[in-house]
Amino acid sequence: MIPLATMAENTWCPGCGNFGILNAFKRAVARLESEGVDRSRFFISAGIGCHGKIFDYLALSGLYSIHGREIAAVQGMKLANTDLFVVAFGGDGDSFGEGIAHLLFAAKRNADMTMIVHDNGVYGLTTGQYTPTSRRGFKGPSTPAGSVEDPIDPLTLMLVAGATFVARGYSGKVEQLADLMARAIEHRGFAFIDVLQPCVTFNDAYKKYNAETEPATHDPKDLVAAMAAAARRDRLPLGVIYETEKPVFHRELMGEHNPARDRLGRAQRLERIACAFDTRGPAMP
Ligand SMILES: Cc1ncc(C[n+]2csc(CCOP(=O)(O)OP(=O)(O)O)c2C)c(N)n1
Ligand code: SF4
Repeated sequence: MIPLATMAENTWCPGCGNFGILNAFKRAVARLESEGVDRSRFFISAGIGCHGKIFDYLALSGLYSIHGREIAAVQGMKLANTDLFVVAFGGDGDSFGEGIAHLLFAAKRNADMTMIVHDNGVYGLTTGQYTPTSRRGFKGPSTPAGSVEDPIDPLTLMLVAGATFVARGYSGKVEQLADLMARAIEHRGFAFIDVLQPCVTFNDAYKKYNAETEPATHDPKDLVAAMAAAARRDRLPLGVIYETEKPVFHRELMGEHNPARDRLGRAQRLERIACAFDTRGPAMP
């Protein structure tokens, strides 16, 4: 099997939770490949931030996006070639801040994509400002006296928005995370994984997550139970929080049409253009 690693130098801080996410994703891809998925069917995108560097470290096709726009990028890829498995990597700043409208609409329309959020509760690359998931009281360069806002809860947000696969992983539990990623990619519809990712430099949460995470035990088909699991604050359930089926966006829009596969040949395209510009109308008898 061709390695998924690239020649790019890895510049993440030693101990960063992003390493666990990268390793888990490589395992998930390897597992899907061993089940017969061709590597050329994976397409990825990432936002801007420490998380976004994962794009450089994976030998997969895709598009390096801009802050908060990876979700829009992969949706475009999917509509252009519906045979692809498209995966977006986002930071919590980029997904729940600048990119939040894209995230909500992707969930609402059940776009057939996987969204992996590297949720470190901080803007890592820009050196430690608070984000929408930072805890109340979080101190950073933009909140020196402590954040006075309550954090949003990504899982509840996604359940309410209509996501059909909602999960929580932890970068410190690589095997479980790899399993979640493989299941998310196989899921037909909008699959969302919030990955608890300690940022050792600006928000080192290893101790907290090691102590507070536990496997989810509720029935993931039960929305009410999923809501209750998502809302828990005393413990942090890991695993699939909710899973259901709904029609996917590209099928609702285009049926079985695949623009990449069903592309018109050059001669057909020229004929269409000629027709469009032919103002003479039908020939007179
Ligand atoms: C449109 C735009 N807005 C803001 C920035 C500046 N910027 C780059 S990375 C970043 C923070 C990234 O934080 P997050 O998304 O949480 O990812 P992390 O670095 O923590 O992985 C910001 C604000 C940018 N590059 N582009
Ligand atoms: S700043 Fe934080 S998120 Fe960025 S590489 Fe370092 S530890 Fe990881």
